[in-house]
Amino acid sequence: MKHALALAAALAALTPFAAQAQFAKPEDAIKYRQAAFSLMGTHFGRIGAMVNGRIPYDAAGATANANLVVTLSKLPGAAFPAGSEAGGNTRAKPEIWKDTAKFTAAYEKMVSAVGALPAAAGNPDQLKTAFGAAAATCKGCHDDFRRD
Ligand code: ASC
Repeated sequence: MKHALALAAALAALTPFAAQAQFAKPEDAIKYRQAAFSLMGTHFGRIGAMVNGRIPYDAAGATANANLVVTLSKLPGAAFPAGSEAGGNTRAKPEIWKDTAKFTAAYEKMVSAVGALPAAAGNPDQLKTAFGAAAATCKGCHDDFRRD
């Protein structure tokens, strides 16, 4: 029993899209994904402030923020269940549910680009490159799947 629980926990930790997230109503999913994106933006923005020279670069801070962004990036993907295109205050476009394959590909591109941040965080030039690549995937998804 203990083994089974440990195994289940280990598998859950490896699940890329946080399949454990479940929502009683559309508004709960909307709030969840917005909370995840908001936190991701905060920590990604701290890296952006470093690479753009608004705050001093520091490797430990960059690494901590990069690791948080990696974790957070995996959360919102499970929070676009069918029916959550409405039912709350959302800018998500219906295309997310109409062309799910395209949305999933764009989402996975973001997760992949964000995944390069921790290894780059120890070097300001590499961090700048990885940040730019990740930011482009954020923007790409916003352009196609988020209302202004
Ligand atoms: C950020 C942030 C985003 C992306 C996007 C990149 O810092 O909060 O949503 O970068 O603006 O174009």
